[in-house]
Amino acid sequence: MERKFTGVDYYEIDELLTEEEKLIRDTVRQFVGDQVIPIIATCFEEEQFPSHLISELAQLGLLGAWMQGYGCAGLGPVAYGLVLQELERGDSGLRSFVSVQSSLAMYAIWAFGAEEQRDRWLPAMAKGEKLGCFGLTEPDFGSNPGGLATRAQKKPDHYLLNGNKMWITSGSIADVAVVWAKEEGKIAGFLVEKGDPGFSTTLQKAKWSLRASITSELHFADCRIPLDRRLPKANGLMAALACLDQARYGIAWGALGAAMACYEEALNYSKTRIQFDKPIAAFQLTQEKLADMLTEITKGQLLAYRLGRIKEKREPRPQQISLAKRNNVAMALEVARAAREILGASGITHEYCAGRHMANLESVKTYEGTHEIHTLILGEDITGLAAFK
Ligand code: TGC
Ligand code: FAD
Repeated sequence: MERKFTGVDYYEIDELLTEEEKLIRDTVRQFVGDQVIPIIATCFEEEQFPSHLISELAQLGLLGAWMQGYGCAGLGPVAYGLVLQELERGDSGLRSFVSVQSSLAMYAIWAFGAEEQRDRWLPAMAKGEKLGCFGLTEPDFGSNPGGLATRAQKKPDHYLLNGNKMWITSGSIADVAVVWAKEEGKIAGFLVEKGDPGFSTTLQKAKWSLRASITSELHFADCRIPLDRRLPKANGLMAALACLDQARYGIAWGALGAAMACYEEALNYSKTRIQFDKPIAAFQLTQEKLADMLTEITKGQLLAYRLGRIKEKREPRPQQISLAKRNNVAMALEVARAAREILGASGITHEYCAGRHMANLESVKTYEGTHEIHTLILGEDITGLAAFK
């Protein structure tokens, strides 16, 4: 039975939040405590995404939550970040689902779509009646999406798509896939719908990370789509990267939730686990781990908070987002590993969350730009010298 989670707030960051932000955070916190924590270990074990939660996520206004209009809740960036923090306290897979639906699929349509495309998809996606995915990565192009091999050939009355996408979150359940393909050598965005001729998906199973999330391959074999499925403003890799900026921002917050869950679990366990006639919390080596965990979480909270307040005024520079994604995910993974150590053998079981978060965070460290790619983005920004190639 989970103790009621009250958050980790060593630096009184709550004082910096508005009443509305705290209310939203607390609502999602309760939802996660009531509906996610009790089932998530089983979902993870059985490799099942908890799709029955989608309608509840929608009812809470959490899909496309930061967008204005089209039935979206219009939350500010900090409130949206706190939503993702709480969801990822439950599981990175749940936060992934919301990130992909909101920051990748809905955002691509919102920012780069025609008004008819927005009207068709966004209200239904906000209600959770239609689901989206975002297909950028390919078997041979991960960190280097600029090279992608999927092609879109323009014919007089349709496009023909050929190629494959891999590692696509929600791919097999999506009603609409935002697909990045080259048209006459230039990257462009297209909307491919479930059931389009020549479009199929394959579920990627046997993962040891993000097991409660759906990951799929997308296949396009002479896939025929009408001409009006092109996203008119999605021209060039820059458009795809602009979507990633939104999702990376959310991940910087989400990772905090996973870290908080692990810290809290390790702290509670260490106070009750007796070895050498003392709770292990009384040993200096355990206290050092806890002090490091709390310090790093606090630093990560301040980063995310400041980034959110910048985002209220203007879009942060992509490099500022990279810094927060890179730091907070790596931090959360280290916190999860330390928690697992404090839990001893218990830490490898599904009864405790540390091992599950640790495994999930390995994916989070890789997707949305690997830790190394964000290092190089920062390296280029600092020195003016690109070291990618
Ligand atoms: P490069 O020449 O640097 O850039 C091409 C154009 O894009 C501009 N740009 C950006 N624009 C907006 N936001 C950004 N973050 C941008 N970064 C670059 C750039 O100014 C340029 O514009 P222009 O006008 O000069 O054409 O491109 P490159 O080919 O050298 O690659 C750069 C690199 C390596 C940083 C980039 O490709 C990259 O970020 N790679 C990582 C790939 C990645 O993150 N993939 C994520 C796939 S989606 C996913 O993982 C979802 S997981 C979701 C979940 O489950 O939560
Ligand atoms: P690679 O690019 O092959 O990299 C392998 C290693 O080489 C990494 O350590 C990397 O950092 C390193 N490396 C690469 N280039 C350099 C360099 N220039 N310098 C130094 N080191 C380098 N993609 C989508 O499009 N949509 C999704 O919804 C999606 N969901 C995902 C869900 C999961 C669970 C996972 C695991 C991935 C998902 N991805 C998705 C894909 C993800 O974005 C890619 O895995 C990621 O971009 C890295 O690509 P890669 O796995 O091909 O690794």
